[in-house]
Amino acid sequence: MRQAGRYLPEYRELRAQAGDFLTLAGTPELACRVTLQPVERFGLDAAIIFSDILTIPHAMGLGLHFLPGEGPCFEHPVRDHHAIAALTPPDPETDLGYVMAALRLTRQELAGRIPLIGFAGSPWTLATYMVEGGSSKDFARIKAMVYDRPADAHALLEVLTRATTAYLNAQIAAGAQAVQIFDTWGGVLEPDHFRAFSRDYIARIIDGLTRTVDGRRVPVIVFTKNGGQWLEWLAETGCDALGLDWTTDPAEARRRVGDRVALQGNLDPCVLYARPTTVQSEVHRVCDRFGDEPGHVFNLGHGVHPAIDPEHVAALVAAVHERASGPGQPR
Ligand code: 1CP
Repeated sequence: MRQAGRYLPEYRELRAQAGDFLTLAGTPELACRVTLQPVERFGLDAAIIFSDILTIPHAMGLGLHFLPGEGPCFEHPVRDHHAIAALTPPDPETDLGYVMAALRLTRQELAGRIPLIGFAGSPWTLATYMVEGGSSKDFARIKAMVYDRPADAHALLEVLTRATTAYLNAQIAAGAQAVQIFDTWGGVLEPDHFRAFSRDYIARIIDGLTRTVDGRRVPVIVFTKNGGQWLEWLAETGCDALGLDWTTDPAEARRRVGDRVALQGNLDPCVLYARPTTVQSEVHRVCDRFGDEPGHVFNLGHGVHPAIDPEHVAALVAAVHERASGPGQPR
């Protein structure tokens, strides 16, 4: 999940120096420094590269802006089959070379201390932003396209699948030791559509990924927000791990997927608004729900909110580490 960001004063300082988010994420030295900020402050067990899922549509020429307080906004949204037919997958090494440079630099800085995670959005999640022109509450345009013009939606998802496969493979070549696919908006689809318009494209990406580098597995993590009802379908994508949001019961998730995949999650990020002692007891409650079987990666069920006090995140990390180093729990 997102671990860098506006809740950290050191992030706000670098972002102010850079001027805006896209410059910060687009400058490898700065992206590397932001990636390391939460790692250094909290002693985390993995780093996620500081970037964004919208780098792909940005590189496809949609004209990305971040309006203060309003989130992402595209100057040229993709609304019809002409616009879709004009899209071509970006070349990851040239058009998205700044992401690869940030990964290489960060691997070098981490010097093997902890693994580095790369990521991309799912084709469906990217398509929602590209068709809506930004964030959305009702997904009116993309859903109208799915129902009225499914061939257009499939053509868009097709080009995004090719782009994302190449992008993640380039990230792996540049040093990402695991990759996560964020299907943030998969959970807004009805079940048949979830399989046809999101799950199947995720499975195709995974099928095309480099899975071992120098004899080591490169795990693929899939996170569908609000996807708890579809865990079996998600486990069939060929991923190594599933991210769970906080609405899914971990014990039930484990029963349903067996030992086919590892599970990552799933503390409600709003727990971080509560007192540090509460944060710590909630960490233990989540770990209890996952049980003592191997294959649990502790994480939040979604990213850290901007108003969170970093001291509360520190309390969370301390509780996880205390738990992980307890009897019979080698770290
Ligand atoms: O400084 C700022 O104001 C920008 C806020 C911000 C940040 C910190 C954006 C804009 N992106 C990011 C970084 C980011 N985005 C990371 C970094 C990881 C890290 O270094 O810890 C990651 C993993 C993302 C991924 C991302 N971007 C997702 C998928 C994950 C999720 O949260 O579900 C999505 C949906 C986006 C789109 C996006 N980019 C930025 C914002 C504010 C948004 C969300 C807009 C919305 O809610 O629709």
